[in-house]
Amino acid sequence: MEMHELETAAREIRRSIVATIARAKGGHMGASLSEVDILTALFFGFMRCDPAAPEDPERDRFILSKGHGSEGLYCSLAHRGYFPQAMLDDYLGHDSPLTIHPTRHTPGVEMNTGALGHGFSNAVGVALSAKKSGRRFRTFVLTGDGELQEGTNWEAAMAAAHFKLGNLVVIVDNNRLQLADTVENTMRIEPLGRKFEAFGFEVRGVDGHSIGELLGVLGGLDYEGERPHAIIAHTVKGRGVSFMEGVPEWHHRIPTGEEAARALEELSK
Ligand SMILES: Cc1ncc(C[n+]2csc(CCOP(=O)(O)OP(=O)(O)O)c2C)c(N)n1
Ligand SMILES: [Mg+2]
Repeated sequence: MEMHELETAAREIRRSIVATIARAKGGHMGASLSEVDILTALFFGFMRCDPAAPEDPERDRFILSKGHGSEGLYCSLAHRGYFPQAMLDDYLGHDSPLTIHPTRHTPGVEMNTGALGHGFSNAVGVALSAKKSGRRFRTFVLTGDGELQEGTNWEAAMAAAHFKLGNLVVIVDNNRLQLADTVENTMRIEPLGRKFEAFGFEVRGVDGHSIGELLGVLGGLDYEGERPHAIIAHTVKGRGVSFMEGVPEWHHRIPTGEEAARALEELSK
């Protein structure tokens, strides 16, 4: 895909997120808008994946550890063709597989997540199994920055380095906000890059809203090597909608009809 097509896809995904959350009156707007460019780079530009064969054993794996960003994942998967976009209209509906946190009932979802702090450990297991069985797929896991306050992540990091998982990439959606406040005020995680380095990771920082930069970094990693990779993606929570960007309450606030219309208007430009 050309860069302008990737950027168009990201904008369409953002519009779907706003419409989906506004219609269902539930979801996590800030978290989902924060991660869109990362998901677009992975699903549309980088991963070996086929929406027609979501269980292909050779597919690259993506785990959304910050499972409350489900709408971002659902809208990305729908736009990529894993399931019809019309299913988004019934998000949170009684019989819909599209629940507030993602589950394996949805094509393209690799793991049930939502309780923070479990995706990274699971990704280590998946990457280790690939390595042990000589398979060449890569495993990508997206965590929140606040989520890294959970101790399980550091156990996962220690294991990833010990087992020399060059086929594993942890991407941090480093938007500096968590549920109700900044990460810094709640419990500091810095110096994050140096922590990952001390655990044995190769660390890259990137503008998490530049699909081009993300693809450049993803394309330059040594997946056959012995060091696991950490990409610290600098992002803005609520990215793309001016009145949501960097505002903590948009973590889980639901837009009024008028706010949703304004957001969609901004995202149409
Ligand atoms: C184990 C656990 N504790 C608490 C929560 C409640 N919770 C949901 S989202 C969130 C904040 C997450 O912040 P961050 O990881 O930075 O993700 P962001 O929304 O900023 O992308 C919290 C505390 C949870 N889902 N799981
Ligand atoms: Mg955050």
